[in-house]
Amino acid sequence: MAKASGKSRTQVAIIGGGPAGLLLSQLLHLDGVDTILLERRSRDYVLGRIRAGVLERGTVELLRTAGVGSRMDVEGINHDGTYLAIANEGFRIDFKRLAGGSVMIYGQTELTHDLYDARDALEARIVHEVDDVRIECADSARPRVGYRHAGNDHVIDCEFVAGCDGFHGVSRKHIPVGVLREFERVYPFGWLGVLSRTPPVSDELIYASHERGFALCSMRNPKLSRYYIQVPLDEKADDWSDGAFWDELRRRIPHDAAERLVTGESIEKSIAPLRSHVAEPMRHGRLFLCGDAAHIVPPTGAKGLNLAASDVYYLWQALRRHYRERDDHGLDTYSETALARVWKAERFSWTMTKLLHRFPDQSDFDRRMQQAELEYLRSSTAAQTSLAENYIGLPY
Ligand code: RFL
Ligand code: PHB
Repeated sequence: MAKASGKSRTQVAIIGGGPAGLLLSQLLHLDGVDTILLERRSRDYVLGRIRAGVLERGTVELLRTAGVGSRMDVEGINHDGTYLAIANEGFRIDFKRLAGGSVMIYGQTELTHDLYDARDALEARIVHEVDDVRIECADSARPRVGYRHAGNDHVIDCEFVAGCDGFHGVSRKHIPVGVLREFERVYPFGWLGVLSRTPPVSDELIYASHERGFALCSMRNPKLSRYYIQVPLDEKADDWSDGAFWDELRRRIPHDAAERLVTGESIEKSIAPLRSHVAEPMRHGRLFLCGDAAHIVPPTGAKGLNLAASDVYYLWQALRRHYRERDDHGLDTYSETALARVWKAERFSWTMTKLLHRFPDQSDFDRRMQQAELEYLRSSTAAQTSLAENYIGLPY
């Protein structure tokens, strides 16, 4: 039974304590805007999730602006290019030469740690393990967020609500049917990922297209590797022994890399399904969606976390104009501004996914088209420049 209810007040109520929610609360706090952040899971659970590894330069800059860049700047690794491999043949795409930029390798887990540390240092109000979060009167001047915590009902009176609660969150569902449009593609395969305390097989990432399916060699630091292989959707991570995983990875990457590969015990092994999804609009009244709550990309382009960062940037700038100048133009155009960048990243992630994976229903013609596309990419500076420009991140 519900115990006594608690009432609190803030300027921006943030739902979700992933990178989007934490970064937004940090940036707003530095501007003197008060926030309360509600997170469904425990802090340990959030910090235990293994996810993204590649930061665009725009994300890196935004993290520095938020005052959370110091460890990243020491431990992050700059990558000026990446390898693509077709069967046994690899070639390099030089981001720096072709597009004048690079990306940074720094795990989302580390980034989330840094954000929590920064929020602790500023004594941020973060409530973990909340339940039954609901947004009321989102289209009025005084929205409210209700939730349950430790058996008690609570209500937050606020001025804005930021829905940063990921794909399975509740925020998006508060945009009325008839207003919300959702666009989706579900791919007929997943990625089996393994984290291992072994030195990475390559100095830069290897994206490999192979008859047996896609494979990716990534890393977190010089002693920690992250590898993925494409698997059918009905496979279970537990069905894959470490030995079977390493054998399959070796078959799909170029021979020289396979020979160099150092294997070891997996410290994390999981399967992620691949999906493209966009919700429009990203705003309803005073509710604003950010990050995975509004869009999902397949991980092939390394864009998910980076899109969450660009949404946060646009919303932070819009709220700053609202509070400093009483100018709501940024808030009024938030959805279209964010969506313009989202759709370009969706296009890139979908293109990379189509290019590099084996599809179960692929005809011989489709396969030849894919091979021709890869050959074109290998031989054309124009095609490589386009990939490089998108991979390092479009400007915002
Ligand atoms: P998150 O990280 O999902 O955080 C949402 C938070 O909201 C909480 N939540 C709720 N809280 C309160 N009330 C509710 N009702 C709630 N419902 C949910 C959740 O517990 C969670 O803590 O979303 P956010 O902040 O938008 O961040 C998005 C990124 O996490 C995501 O896009 C990336 O991880 C995607 N991604 C990658 N992105 C990149 O930019 N580069 C990469 O290299 C990259 N690699 C990846 C990836 C995602 C992967 N998986 C697991 C899908 C690799 C993989 C394998
Ligand atoms: C990762 O290191 O987890 C990673 C890197 C690049 C991707 C996806 C995931 O495209």
